[in-house]
Amino acid sequence: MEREIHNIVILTGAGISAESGVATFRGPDGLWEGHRVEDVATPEAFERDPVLVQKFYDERRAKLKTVHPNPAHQALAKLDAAWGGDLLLVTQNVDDLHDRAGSKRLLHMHGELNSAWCLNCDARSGVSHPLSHHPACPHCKQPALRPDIVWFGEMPYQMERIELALAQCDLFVSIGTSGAVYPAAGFVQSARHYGAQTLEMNLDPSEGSLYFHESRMGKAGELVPVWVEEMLK
Ligand code: BV8
Repeated sequence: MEREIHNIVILTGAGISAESGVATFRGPDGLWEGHRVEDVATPEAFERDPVLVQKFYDERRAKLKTVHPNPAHQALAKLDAAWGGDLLLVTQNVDDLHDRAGSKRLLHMHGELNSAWCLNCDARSGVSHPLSHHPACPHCKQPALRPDIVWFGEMPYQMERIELALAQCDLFVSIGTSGAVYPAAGFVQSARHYGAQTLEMNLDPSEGSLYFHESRMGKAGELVPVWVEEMLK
């Protein structure tokens, strides 16, 4: 017997931004924008070659200006505005496409390209210059800014808030993620543990497909607007 759906948690990954022209992580060649993930998305990589890492994020941040939210982002923003129950959109993506589409109840668990983190004073700030140019932190004026991105081996943001939402949700929806990266890949198991219904929408079966009550295969830009209309009926 399916219980009434009041509280929803949605997890998105790179696949929701693919139709906007943003590269996903696990392309056919295993390279990501020409780099191996461990060469650019770890604290060790930043320690070893800060300029390479800063430039990698500067390039991705600059690309954000050339891409736009797609119908999947827009449909989730429409659901966010109309849904009377609890709704939390947890994105693994560091792009700003959910923000620009208008989602409000949104959380970037792996950080954001448009945010910088000062290693001197710990403050976060918007990025107005490429970080590879060593701009001064707007708060402490030190040139100690790193990308405000959660790298491999670092703790994702707001995990307590996410775990609470998973414990209270009636429906968990995963969109455009390969289910390869933890702890995000484990959220479906937590949701099921608490009795939620689970739905996956993805181009291909993810590593966690077996944990989902329902899987819809296809492009997010097509599947998500249909699903949102079902929810708002
Ligand atoms: C943590 C920011 C512990 C970077 C990211 C050994 C050493 C160290 C750690 C580990 C280890 N072994 C395991 C771990 C844990 C590790 C992990 O899970 N590794 C994996 C690789 C095995 N996890 C971590 O390190 C995490 N931290 O564990 O901390 C800890 C504990 C206590 C105290 C301190 C620390 C941190 C993980 C976060 C890493 N940062 N992003 C950046 O963006 O530059 S993760 C990165 O992968 C992105 O955020 C991305 O979102 C995420 C997952 O990838 P996806 O989003 O799923 O993208 P992908 O390309 O894989 O898949 C796209 C999917 O979309 C595909 O399925 C495709 O079919 C589909 N698709 C494509 N087109 C479409 C589509 N679907 C629909 N429509 C379409 N059009």
